[in-house]
Amino acid sequence: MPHRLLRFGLSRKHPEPRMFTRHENLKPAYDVVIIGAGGHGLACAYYLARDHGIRNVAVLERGYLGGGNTGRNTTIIRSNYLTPEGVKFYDESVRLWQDLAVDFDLNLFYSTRGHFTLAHTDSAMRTMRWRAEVNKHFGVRSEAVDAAFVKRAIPMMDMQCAGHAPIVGALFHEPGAIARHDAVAWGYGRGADRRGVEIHQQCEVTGIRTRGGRVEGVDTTRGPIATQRVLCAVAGFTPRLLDMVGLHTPISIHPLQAMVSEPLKPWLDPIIVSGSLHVYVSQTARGELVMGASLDPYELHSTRSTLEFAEGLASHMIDLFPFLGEVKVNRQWAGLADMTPDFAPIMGTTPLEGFFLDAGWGTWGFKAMPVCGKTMSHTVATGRNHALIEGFAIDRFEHYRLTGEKGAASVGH
Ligand code: FAD
Ligand code: PYC
Repeated sequence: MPHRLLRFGLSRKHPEPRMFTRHENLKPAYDVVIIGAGGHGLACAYYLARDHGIRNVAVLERGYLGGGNTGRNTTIIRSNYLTPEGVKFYDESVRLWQDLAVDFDLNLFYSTRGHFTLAHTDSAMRTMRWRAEVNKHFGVRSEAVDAAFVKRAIPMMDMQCAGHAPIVGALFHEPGAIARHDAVAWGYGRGADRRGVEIHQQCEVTGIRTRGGRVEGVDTTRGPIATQRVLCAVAGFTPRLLDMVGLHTPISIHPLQAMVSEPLKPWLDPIIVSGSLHVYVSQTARGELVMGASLDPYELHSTRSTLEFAEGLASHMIDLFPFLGEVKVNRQWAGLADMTPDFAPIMGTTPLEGFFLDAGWGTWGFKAMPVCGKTMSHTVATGRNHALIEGFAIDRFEHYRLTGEKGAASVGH
């Protein structure tokens, strides 16, 4: 190694740059404790500090920053939902995504590609028209398109799907995009850290203290903390945290698997989803195909991946794109999806005073990080649910006022 390079590397004048500060000790008390350093917890911390001036905040993470579903997702961003509550909420998120790279001074590799949800039957086409109409009503750019439009946009696709399920049309959503998931977590983490928020990794919350129906503090593997406000943003761990405070939701945990191919020359610009074939795919800037399918069909708290999943996904990919038969798969993994019965999240205040929930993000929460950060920081700062999250309140199950988003979930479940 050249001497000059070695001297530079070892010089104290050029320490290794860090994304955020490492804090050796917890303070005895914070104004707000956020459990979970995924994109949701970090986004809330960022906007609490930036927009509400609340900086005495600790984000506690049992593993490492972004190591949960945030670093395992397939990064699809879109707002082509089915319910008015959903469309307005995700549309605001897509708007916030546009300024994020500048806010963070960090390249998020945000790339608008257009998003096709394929219809293989006339009844699926009816759902596409329904979604298109709701979307347009709220100013979101979505159109029901015919098979010829799809063929022009994706000439490499076998429109007959090997004869199993010919494509009759699609919902085309022009703003559909992908981004780099790790960078989003780092951007929110660094932005929060620079504003005084403390991020503590390897610090697991083991208990939540309450008295007289309100929060008093949390117990952690590094000692107790006093606080009157706790945000729980732990995705696949939600039922365990809710057990600590005696709250119950209908959330169940299912593995969601995905896989990525070797890098190929760019050939696929849009994002493609087929609910009927249980497959979705996009191509990254590095050329890899990022592919996924439905949830594993049983409750399981494990991030193992299976050969059965890889085989099913590969065979449906080949139905759509037969020329991929020789392409190698580089990696396969899974996350823990916290599923709700109506495929909408659970957000806001809870019957326990000072305890706030941001959960039920199942297979759809990456795109929502900016708007969740904005709305949950408002809710934690004021103690009142933000207007945009009213359709997602925890008591909707009790009153059977569901926000049914199943028809707009990414893949068949
Ligand atoms: P996480 O990122 O899981 O963060 C929660 C954190 O809490 C974890 O880091 C965990 O370690 C920590 N934690 C848990 N318990 C404790 C404790 N006791 N103490 C301290 N810390 C704790 N969404 C989309 O919008 N588009 C997609 O294309 C998409 N694709 C997906 C593909 C896959 C394979 C998966 C698994 C999910 C996908 N999602 C997608 C969903 C999305 O990834 C999640 O909804 C989102 O990442 C949830 O973020 P989060 O911050 O709430 O959770
Ligand atoms: O929400 O668009 C989505 C999605 C795609 C794959 C998993 N979730």
